[in-house]
Amino acid sequence: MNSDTNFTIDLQEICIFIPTLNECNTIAGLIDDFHSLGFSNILVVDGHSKDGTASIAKEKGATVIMQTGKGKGQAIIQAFEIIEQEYIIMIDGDGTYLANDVHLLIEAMESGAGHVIGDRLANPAKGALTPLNFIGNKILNKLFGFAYGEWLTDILSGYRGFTRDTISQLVLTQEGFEIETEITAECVKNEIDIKIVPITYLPRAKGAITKLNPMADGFKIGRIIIKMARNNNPLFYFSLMGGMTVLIGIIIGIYVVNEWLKGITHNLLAMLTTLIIISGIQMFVFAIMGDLIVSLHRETMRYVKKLK
Ligand SMILES: Nc1nc2c(ncn2[C@@H]2O[C@H](COP(=O)(O)OP(=O)(O)OP(=O)(O)O)[C@@H](O)[C@H]2O)c(=O)[nH]1
Ligand SMILES: [Mg+2]
Repeated sequence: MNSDTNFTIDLQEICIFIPTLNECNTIAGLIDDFHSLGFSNILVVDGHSKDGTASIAKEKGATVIMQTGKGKGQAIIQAFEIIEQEYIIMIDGDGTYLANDVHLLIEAMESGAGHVIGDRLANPAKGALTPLNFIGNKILNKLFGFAYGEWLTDILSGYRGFTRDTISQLVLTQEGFEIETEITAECVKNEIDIKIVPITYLPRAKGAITKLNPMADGFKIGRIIIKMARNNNPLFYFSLMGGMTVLIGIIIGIYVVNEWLKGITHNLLAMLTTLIIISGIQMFVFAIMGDLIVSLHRETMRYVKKLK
């Protein structure tokens, strides 16, 4: 792809946004690649890198700003507040994504997508994902599917496209690696047209250190999927909570009955079991009522959007 590619979108209307933290090995090459494809609006939001990433990016002609807080999420929130172009391509600066794949994202936006996700899991190069990362990603994608009813194949991708209109609808608060989950959940909530395009995913350059802690960040991401589902899909959230509560009640109940069969009666524990099971069943009622409220709210919002 090059500058004379037949896009209907003017390249001047596109901002290439790269969040970076200590990516001195790869940032120069990435900026060069985008320049050679005809992109001139390149924004790097740097997390006070200690390895000279910011000055390398400046030398290469990118606009560089320092993030005011901490975490990839905070850098993204800050960038979304200042980007003026109509289209935003977000790409990690660690050299695991190819600038050359950008046309796939732009074409999807040209055909009407409000948000495009580059699917890493469709075509990962050998060694790009550790077995733990691959399985973790698969599990989190499935959990997201259960929670939101949208079976997306790569909710955690770092190569994405947005329109300005989409960004204006997202309420983002997560400062760390939970941000991609929040972006995806907000897009689903706002019924934004999400398109998935398969992209190439490469291993990190040798010596470049990941900032992601697969276990700790994986659990944080799982927690945020469930937490955000409370407002977006109460049927899932309260059914899950209700199911777990009833299960605890049943386990204690089995113990109580077992003891009773041996001639030992636990009156208090039996009462507690009943209470726990009844609370669990009440949560299922909550789930149905919450689902009704959310459905009504969605319908109202659709109507308000139409009026707008
Ligand atoms: N501005 C900023 N960028 C960050 C921060 N943490 C990570 N990044 C950048 O966000 C992008 C993704 O970070 P990675 O460490 O590659 O995380 P990942 O891609 O989820 O994990 P890997 O699969 O191990 O590469 C990279 O370009 C990082 O430099 C941060 O605190 N601030
Ligand atoms: Mg990475």
